[in-house]
Amino acid sequence: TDDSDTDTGVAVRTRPKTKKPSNYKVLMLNDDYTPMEFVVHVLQRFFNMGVEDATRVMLQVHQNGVAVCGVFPYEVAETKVVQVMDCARENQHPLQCTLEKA
Ligand code: TYC
Repeated sequence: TDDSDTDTGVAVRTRPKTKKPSNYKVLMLNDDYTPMEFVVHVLQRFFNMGVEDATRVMLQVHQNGVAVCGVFPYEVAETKVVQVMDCARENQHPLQCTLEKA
């Protein structure tokens, strides 16, 4: 039927543009003072790694300056950064951890 008398010309999205939440890499940074064993412990505790994976990632950071600990939705990644930074501060180590959009 002819709806030219009622059509407002306003387009209604039936499938709204919703953006998928992006993932974020959690990066561990090297420094000269944090003990290697502490970094391995942190990777095991907060990133659920076994001692072998944790040691590999720690050595990667030690040698390259930075390594990815894992990729997570923003809120999870942010929580892990806070947990690592709190743990490092409590133990008086300068270990740094940060986020980067994947
Ligand atoms: N470079 C440190 C050392 O020689 C070890 C270390 C590894 C520190 C990884 C931080 O994210 C880090 N004791």
